[in-house]
Amino acid sequence: MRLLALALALASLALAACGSSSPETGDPAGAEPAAIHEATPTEQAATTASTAAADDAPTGEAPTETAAPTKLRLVEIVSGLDSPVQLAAAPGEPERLYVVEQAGRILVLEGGELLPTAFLDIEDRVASGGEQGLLSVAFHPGYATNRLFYVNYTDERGDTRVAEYEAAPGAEPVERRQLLLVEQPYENHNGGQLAFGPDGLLYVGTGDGGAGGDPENRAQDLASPLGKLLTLDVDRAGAEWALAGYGLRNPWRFSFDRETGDLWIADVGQDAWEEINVTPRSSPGLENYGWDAYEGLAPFEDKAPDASGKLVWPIHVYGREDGCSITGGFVYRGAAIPTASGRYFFGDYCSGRIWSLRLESGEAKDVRGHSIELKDLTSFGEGLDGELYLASQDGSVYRLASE
Ligand SMILES: [Ca+2]
Ligand SMILES: [Ca+2]
Repeated sequence: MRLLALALALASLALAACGSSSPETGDPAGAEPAAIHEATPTEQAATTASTAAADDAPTGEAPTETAAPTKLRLVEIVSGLDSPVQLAAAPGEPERLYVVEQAGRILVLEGGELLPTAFLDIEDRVASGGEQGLLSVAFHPGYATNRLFYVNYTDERGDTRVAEYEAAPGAEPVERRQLLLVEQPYENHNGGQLAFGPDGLLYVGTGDGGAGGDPENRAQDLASPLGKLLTLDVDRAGAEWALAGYGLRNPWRFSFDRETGDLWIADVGQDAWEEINVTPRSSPGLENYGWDAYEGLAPFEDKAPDASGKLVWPIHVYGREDGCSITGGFVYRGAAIPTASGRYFFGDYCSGRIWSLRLESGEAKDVRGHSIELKDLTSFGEGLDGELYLASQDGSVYRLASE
Protein backbone atom coordinates (compact mmCIF):
# COMPACT_ATOMS: atom_id res chain seq x y z
CA MET A 1 0.00 0.00 0.00
CA ARG A 2 2.70 2.41 0.94
CA LEU A 3 4.65 1.76 -2.24
CA LEU A 4 1.51 2.26 -4.28
CA ALA A 5 0.72 5.49 -2.51
CA LEU A 6 4.23 6.78 -3.00
CA ALA A 7 4.10 5.86 -6.66
CA LEU A 8 0.86 7.79 -6.97
CA ALA A 9 2.38 10.77 -5.28
CA LEU A 10 5.38 10.77 -7.55
CA ALA A 11 3.18 10.31 -10.61
CA SER A 12 1.21 13.33 -9.50
CA LEU A 13 4.38 15.35 -9.14
CA ALA A 14 5.52 14.32 -12.58
CA LEU A 15 2.19 15.47 -13.99
CA ALA A 16 2.41 18.72 -12.13
CA ALA A 17 5.85 19.28 -13.58
CA CYS A 18 4.36 19.18 -17.07
CA GLY A 19 2.19 22.17 -16.29
CA SER A 20 -0.37 21.13 -18.87
CA SER A 21 -3.62 21.73 -17.06
CA SER A 22 -5.03 25.09 -16.18
CA PRO A 23 -4.61 26.47 -12.68
CA GLU A 24 -7.57 26.89 -10.41
CA THR A 25 -6.36 29.90 -8.60
CA GLY A 26 -8.59 31.92 -6.37
CA ASP A 27 -10.12 35.18 -7.47
CA PRO A 28 -7.31 37.75 -7.58
CA ALA A 29 -9.81 40.41 -6.55
CA GLY A 30 -10.25 38.52 -3.31
CA ALA A 31 -6.60 38.82 -2.38
CA GLU A 32 -5.83 39.05 1.28
CA PRO A 33 -4.08 42.06 2.76
CA ALA A 34 -0.37 42.24 2.08
CA ALA A 35 0.87 40.07 4.86
CA ILE A 36 3.07 37.12 4.15
CA HIS A 37 1.32 35.12 6.83
CA GLU A 38 -2.30 35.22 7.83
CA ALA A 39 -2.26 37.97 10.34
CA THR A 40 -5.23 40.26 10.27
CA PRO A 41 -4.94 43.70 11.81
CA THR A 42 -7.28 42.55 14.54
CA GLU A 43 -5.17 39.53 15.35
CA GLN A 44 -2.03 41.60 15.37
CA ALA A 45 -3.49 44.13 17.72
CA ALA A 46 -4.84 41.48 20.02
CA THR A 47 -1.58 39.61 20.24
CA THR A 48 0.59 42.67 20.51
CA ALA A 49 -1.27 43.71 23.60
CA SER A 50 -0.36 40.52 25.39
CA THR A 51 3.31 40.24 24.59
CA ALA A 52 4.87 41.80 27.63
CA ALA A 53 7.32 38.99 28.14
CA ALA A 54 9.55 38.95 31.15
CA ASP A 55 13.20 39.36 30.29
CA ASP A 56 14.36 35.98 29.18
CA ALA A 57 12.10 34.36 31.72
CA PRO A 58 11.63 30.63 31.38
CA THR A 59 8.12 29.87 30.19
CA GLY A 60 8.29 26.11 30.08
CA GLU A 61 10.31 23.54 31.99
CA ALA A 62 12.55 24.68 34.76
CA PRO A 63 15.97 25.55 33.35
CA THR A 64 18.66 22.99 33.94
CA GLU A 65 21.57 24.95 32.50
CA THR A 66 24.07 26.34 34.93
CA ALA A 67 24.90 29.40 32.84
CA ALA A 68 22.62 32.37 33.33
CA PRO A 69 20.68 33.30 30.20
CA THR A 70 22.22 36.08 28.20
CA LYS A 71 20.09 39.09 27.52
CA LEU A 72 19.79 39.47 23.79
CA ARG A 73 19.54 42.43 21.47
CA LEU A 74 18.93 43.01 17.78
CA VAL A 75 21.57 44.96 15.86
CA GLU A 76 20.12 46.57 12.74
CA ILE A 77 22.21 45.94 9.64
CA VAL A 78 20.03 47.47 6.94
CA SER A 79 16.63 49.10 6.63
CA GLY A 80 14.44 50.33 3.81
CA LEU A 81 14.24 47.04 1.95
CA ASP A 82 11.08 46.04 0.13
CA SER A 83 9.42 43.25 2.09
CA PRO A 84 12.38 40.97 2.88
CA VAL A 85 11.13 37.44 3.48
CA GLN A 86 14.23 35.24 3.67
CA LEU A 87 17.96 35.32 4.38
CA ALA A 88 20.60 32.89 3.16
CA ALA A 89 24.35 32.43 3.05
CA ALA A 90 26.33 30.90 0.19
CA PRO A 91 29.18 28.41 0.65
CA GLY A 92 32.55 30.07 0.10
CA GLU A 93 31.25 33.58 0.83
CA PRO A 94 31.62 34.22 4.57
CA GLU A 95 31.21 37.98 4.20
CA ARG A 96 27.93 37.83 2.33
CA LEU A 97 24.30 37.48 3.33
CA TYR A 98 21.64 37.22 0.64
CA VAL A 99 18.28 38.89 1.25
CA VAL A 100 15.18 37.76 -0.63
CA GLU A 101 12.64 40.48 -1.39
CA GLN A 102 9.12 39.15 -1.82
CA ALA A 103 8.49 40.94 -5.12
CA GLY A 104 11.25 38.99 -6.85
CA ARG A 105 14.69 40.36 -6.09
CA ILE A 106 17.66 38.96 -4.19
CA LEU A 107 19.98 41.57 -2.72
CA VAL A 108 23.44 41.16 -1.23
CA LEU A 109 24.75 42.36 2.10
CA GLU A 110 28.55 42.29 1.99
CA GLY A 111 30.42 43.08 5.16
CA GLY A 112 27.15 44.52 6.45
CA GLU A 113 26.76 46.88 3.47
CA LEU A 114 24.03 46.61 0.87
CA LEU A 115 25.47 46.21 -2.63
CA PRO A 116 23.89 48.60 -5.18
CA THR A 117 23.09 45.91 -7.74
CA ALA A 118 20.63 43.09 -7.18
CA PHE A 119 22.05 39.57 -7.36
CA LEU A 120 18.86 38.37 -9.06
CA ASP A 121 15.77 40.16 -10.35
CA ILE A 122 12.87 38.00 -11.54
CA GLU A 123 10.07 40.41 -10.66
CA ASP A 124 8.67 40.00 -14.17
CA ARG A 125 7.84 36.35 -13.55
CA VAL A 126 6.76 36.52 -9.90
CA ALA A 127 3.27 37.15 -8.54
CA SER A 128 3.79 38.89 -5.20
CA GLY A 129 1.58 39.92 -2.32
CA GLY A 130 -0.14 38.20 0.57
CA GLU A 131 1.63 34.86 0.91
CA GLN A 132 2.84 34.84 -2.68
CA GLY A 133 6.13 36.00 -4.10
CA LEU A 134 9.76 35.00 -4.30
CA LEU A 135 9.83 33.06 -1.05
CA SER A 136 13.34 31.65 -0.67
CA VAL A 137 16.73 30.91 -2.12
CA ALA A 138 19.07 28.02 -1.33
CA PHE A 139 22.64 27.70 -2.50
CA HIS A 140 24.07 24.40 -3.68
CA PRO A 141 26.54 22.90 -1.16
CA GLY A 142 29.10 23.11 -3.97
CA TYR A 143 28.18 26.69 -4.89
CA ALA A 144 31.74 27.93 -4.36
CA THR A 145 32.74 26.06 -7.49
CA ASN A 146 29.55 25.22 -9.43
CA ARG A 147 27.68 28.56 -8.81
CA LEU A 148 24.30 26.80 -8.70
CA PHE A 149 21.42 28.11 -6.63
CA TYR A 150 17.69 27.47 -6.34
CA VAL A 151 14.66 29.69 -5.94
CA ASN A 152 11.06 29.03 -4.91
CA TYR A 153 8.47 31.50 -6.17
CA THR A 154 4.84 31.98 -7.08
CA ASP A 155 4.47 32.47 -10.81
CA GLU A 156 2.03 34.79 -12.58
CA ARG A 157 -0.67 32.11 -12.48
CA GLY A 158 -0.27 31.69 -8.75
CA ASP A 159 1.48 28.34 -8.99
CA THR A 160 4.65 27.35 -7.15
CA ARG A 161 7.84 26.93 -9.10
CA VAL A 162 11.29 25.80 -8.07
CA ALA A 163 14.05 26.62 -10.52
CA GLU A 164 17.79 26.12 -10.76
CA TYR A 165 20.00 29.08 -11.64
CA GLU A 166 23.68 29.48 -12.32
CA ALA A 167 25.45 32.62 -11.16
CA ALA A 168 27.92 34.23 -13.52
CA PRO A 169 30.51 36.81 -12.47
CA GLY A 170 29.66 40.23 -13.85
CA ALA A 171 26.43 39.05 -15.47
CA GLU A 172 22.85 38.15 -14.64
CA PRO A 173 22.36 34.63 -13.28
CA VAL A 174 20.99 32.26 -15.89
CA GLU A 175 18.05 29.92 -15.35
CA ARG A 176 19.17 26.38 -16.16
CA ARG A 177 16.01 24.40 -15.57
CA GLN A 178 12.64 24.24 -13.88
CA LEU A 179 12.64 21.57 -11.18
CA LEU A 180 9.10 21.71 -9.85
CA LEU A 181 5.71 23.14 -10.72
CA VAL A 182 2.93 22.71 -8.17
CA GLU A 183 -0.48 24.01 -9.09
CA GLN A 184 -1.94 26.06 -6.25
CA PRO A 185 -5.70 25.90 -5.71
CA TYR A 186 -5.74 28.98 -3.47
CA GLU A 187 -3.49 31.96 -2.94
CA ASN A 188 -2.32 31.17 0.57
CA HIS A 189 -0.24 28.37 2.13
CA ASN A 190 2.47 28.16 -0.50
CA GLY A 191 5.11 26.89 1.89
CA GLY A 192 8.16 28.34 0.25
CA GLN A 193 11.27 27.15 2.06
CA LEU A 194 14.18 25.61 0.19
CA ALA A 195 17.16 24.11 2.02
CA PHE A 196 19.82 21.53 1.42
CA GLY A 197 19.89 18.75 3.99
CA PRO A 198 22.96 17.05 5.43
CA ASP A 199 22.23 14.27 2.90
CA GLY A 200 22.94 16.71 0.07
CA LEU A 201 19.32 16.64 -1.11
CA LEU A 202 17.29 19.75 -1.88
CA TYR A 203 14.24 19.98 0.40
CA VAL A 204 11.08 21.95 -0.34
CA GLY A 205 7.98 22.44 1.80
CA THR A 206 4.81 22.90 -0.21
CA GLY A 207 1.96 23.90 2.13
CA ASP A 208 -1.55 22.45 1.89
CA GLY A 209 -2.65 24.69 -0.98
CA GLY A 210 -4.60 27.16 1.10
CA ALA A 211 -8.08 28.34 1.99
CA GLY A 212 -8.74 27.12 5.56
CA GLY A 213 -8.91 23.67 7.10
CA ASP A 214 -7.39 22.03 4.02
CA PRO A 215 -10.80 21.78 2.32
CA GLU A 216 -9.76 19.12 -0.20
CA ASN A 217 -7.74 17.25 2.45
CA ARG A 218 -4.53 17.32 0.46
CA ALA A 219 -2.02 17.21 3.31
CA GLN A 220 -3.01 13.65 4.24
CA ASP A 221 -3.40 12.63 0.59
CA LEU A 222 -0.18 11.09 -0.66
CA ALA A 223 -1.32 11.50 -4.26
CA SER A 224 -1.19 15.30 -3.89
CA PRO A 225 2.07 17.28 -3.90
CA LEU A 226 0.51 19.75 -1.44
CA GLY A 227 1.10 19.66 2.31
CA LYS A 228 4.35 17.79 1.74
CA LEU A 229 8.06 17.84 2.37
CA LEU A 230 9.76 16.81 -0.87
CA THR A 231 13.38 16.07 -1.73
CA LEU A 232 15.37 16.03 -4.94
CA ASP A 233 18.91 14.91 -5.71
CA VAL A 234 19.83 17.83 -7.96
CA ASP A 235 23.18 16.23 -8.83
CA ARG A 236 21.75 13.05 -10.33
CA ALA A 237 20.54 13.19 -13.91
CA GLY A 238 16.95 12.03 -14.22
CA ALA A 239 16.32 12.16 -10.49
CA GLU A 240 12.70 12.65 -9.43
CA TRP A 241 11.15 14.28 -6.41
CA ALA A 242 10.69 11.97 -3.45
CA LEU A 243 8.33 12.22 -0.51
CA ALA A 244 10.07 12.90 2.83
CA GLY A 245 7.07 13.98 4.87
CA TYR A 246 3.38 14.87 4.72
CA GLY A 247 0.65 16.25 6.93
CA LEU A 248 1.97 19.81 6.78
CA ARG A 249 -0.24 22.87 6.69
CA ASN A 250 2.14 25.69 5.84
CA PRO A 251 5.78 24.91 6.65
CA TRP A 252 6.80 28.49 5.96
CA ARG A 253 10.25 28.00 7.46
CA PHE A 254 12.29 24.90 8.26
CA SER A 255 16.01 24.39 8.82
CA PHE A 256 18.67 21.80 9.54
CA ASP A 257 20.86 21.89 12.62
CA ARG A 258 24.32 22.25 11.09
CA GLU A 259 25.87 20.24 13.93
CA THR A 260 23.45 17.32 14.30
CA GLY A 261 21.70 17.35 10.94
CA ASP A 262 18.30 17.26 12.65
CA LEU A 263 15.40 18.81 10.74
CA TRP A 264 13.31 21.51 12.45
CA ILE A 265 9.97 22.35 10.87
CA ALA A 266 7.78 25.17 12.11
CA ASP A 267 4.26 24.62 10.79
CA VAL A 268 1.85 27.56 10.81
CA GLY A 269 -1.43 26.73 12.55
CA GLN A 270 -5.08 27.21 11.62
CA ASP A 271 -7.07 28.81 14.42
CA ALA A 272 -5.44 27.67 17.61
CA TRP A 273 -1.95 26.17 17.63
CA GLU A 274 1.47 27.03 16.18
CA GLU A 275 3.89 24.12 16.27
CA ILE A 276 7.51 22.99 16.03
CA ASN A 277 8.46 19.53 14.79
CA VAL A 278 11.87 17.87 14.95
CA THR A 279 12.92 14.93 12.82
CA PRO A 280 16.30 13.43 13.78
CA ARG A 281 18.80 12.96 11.00
CA SER A 282 18.81 9.25 11.82
CA SER A 283 15.12 8.88 10.99
CA PRO A 284 14.50 6.41 8.15
CA GLY A 285 11.21 8.26 7.31
CA LEU A 286 8.45 8.53 6.31
CA GLU A 287 7.07 11.26 8.62
CA ASN A 288 3.42 12.26 8.97
CA TYR A 289 3.29 15.66 10.66
CA GLY A 290 -0.40 15.28 11.42
CA TRP A 291 -2.33 18.06 9.65
CA ASP A 292 -5.30 18.14 9.08
CA ALA A 293 -6.15 15.33 11.48
CA TYR A 294 -4.32 17.35 14.11
CA GLU A 295 -3.48 21.00 14.67
CA GLY A 296 -0.59 20.95 17.08
CA LEU A 297 -1.48 18.34 19.69
CA ALA A 298 -5.22 18.83 19.29
CA PRO A 299 -7.53 16.84 17.01
CA PHE A 300 -8.65 19.06 14.12
CA GLU A 301 -10.75 16.90 11.84
CA ASP A 302 -12.38 13.68 12.92
CA LYS A 303 -10.42 11.35 10.69
CA ALA A 304 -7.74 8.72 10.79
CA PRO A 305 -4.45 10.14 9.50
CA ASP A 306 -2.95 8.32 6.53
CA ALA A 307 -1.05 5.42 8.09
CA SER A 308 1.77 5.20 5.55
CA GLY A 309 4.13 7.24 7.68
CA LYS A 310 5.03 7.58 11.33
CA LEU A 311 2.85 10.14 13.09
CA VAL A 312 5.03 12.93 14.48
CA TRP A 313 3.89 15.02 17.43
CA PRO A 314 5.25 18.54 17.75
CA ILE A 315 7.86 19.08 20.45
CA HIS A 316 6.40 22.51 21.21
CA VAL A 317 3.17 24.36 20.56
CA TYR A 318 1.83 27.77 21.51
CA GLY A 319 -1.60 29.30 21.30
CA ARG A 320 -3.21 32.56 20.33
CA GLU A 321 -2.15 34.31 23.53
CA ASP A 322 1.43 34.23 22.18
CA GLY A 323 0.91 34.84 18.48
CA CYS A 324 -0.82 33.64 15.33
CA SER A 325 1.82 32.62 12.79
CA ILE A 326 5.07 30.89 13.67
CA THR A 327 8.34 31.78 11.97
CA GLY A 328 10.79 28.93 12.40
CA GLY A 329 14.46 29.71 12.91
CA PHE A 330 17.69 27.83 13.51
CA VAL A 331 19.60 26.03 16.20
CA TYR A 332 22.23 28.54 17.23
CA ARG A 333 25.75 27.28 16.46
CA GLY A 334 27.56 30.61 16.45
CA ALA A 335 30.26 31.90 18.80
CA ALA A 336 29.02 35.39 19.72
CA ILE A 337 26.43 34.24 22.27
CA PRO A 338 27.90 31.25 24.14
CA THR A 339 24.88 30.74 26.40
CA ALA A 340 22.65 30.41 23.33
CA SER A 341 24.69 27.55 21.90
CA GLY A 342 22.51 24.64 20.86
CA ARG A 343 19.25 26.52 21.43
CA TYR A 344 16.61 26.64 18.69
CA PHE A 345 15.35 30.17 18.04
CA PHE A 346 11.91 30.91 16.65
CA GLY A 347 9.39 33.71 16.68
CA ASP A 348 5.91 34.79 15.71
CA TYR A 349 5.04 36.99 12.75
CA CYS A 350 1.97 38.50 14.43
CA SER A 351 3.11 39.14 17.98
CA GLY A 352 6.77 39.72 17.20
CA ARG A 353 7.73 37.55 20.15
CA ILE A 354 10.96 35.55 20.03
CA TRP A 355 11.72 32.41 21.98
CA SER A 356 14.39 29.74 22.20
CA LEU A 357 14.43 26.20 23.54
CA ARG A 358 16.70 23.21 23.86
CA LEU A 359 16.10 19.71 22.54
CA GLU A 360 16.77 17.01 25.10
CA SER A 361 15.95 13.35 24.43
CA GLY A 362 13.52 14.44 21.76
CA GLU A 363 11.69 16.87 24.02
CA ALA A 364 11.63 20.65 24.23
CA LYS A 365 13.26 21.89 27.42
CA ASP A 366 13.88 25.27 28.96
CA VAL A 367 11.59 27.27 26.68
CA ARG A 368 12.42 30.93 27.12
CA GLY A 369 10.57 33.99 25.93
CA HIS A 370 13.18 36.64 25.18
CA SER A 371 12.86 40.34 25.85
CA ILE A 372 13.54 41.24 22.22
CA GLU A 373 10.64 41.47 19.82
CA LEU A 374 10.42 41.96 16.08
CA LYS A 375 7.15 42.79 14.41
CA ASP A 376 6.40 41.18 11.06
CA LEU A 377 9.20 38.66 11.57
CA THR A 378 9.36 36.81 8.26
CA SER A 379 12.54 34.83 8.63
CA PHE A 380 15.67 33.92 10.49
CA GLY A 381 18.90 33.42 8.59
CA GLU A 382 22.13 31.63 9.45
CA GLY A 383 25.52 32.97 8.42
CA LEU A 384 28.34 30.63 7.47
CA ASP A 385 29.80 31.31 10.91
CA GLY A 386 26.61 30.17 12.61
CA GLU A 387 25.47 33.62 13.68
CA LEU A 388 21.76 34.32 13.32
CA TYR A 389 19.97 37.11 11.49
CA LEU A 390 16.34 38.19 11.46
CA ALA A 391 14.24 39.91 8.81
CA SER A 392 11.16 42.03 9.31
CA GLN A 393 8.73 42.51 6.47
CA ASP A 394 8.83 46.19 7.40
CA GLY A 395 12.17 46.30 5.56
CA SER A 396 14.92 45.72 8.09
CA VAL A 397 17.48 42.99 8.72
CA TYR A 398 19.07 42.45 12.12
CA ARG A 399 21.84 40.38 13.66
CA LEU A 400 21.18 38.57 16.92
CA ALA A 401 23.66 39.69 19.57
CA SER A 402 24.20 39.65 23.31
CA GLU A 403 24.09 42.80 25.37
CA1 LIG B 1 -9.82 19.24 5.80
CA1 LIG C 1 1.46 18.82 12.99
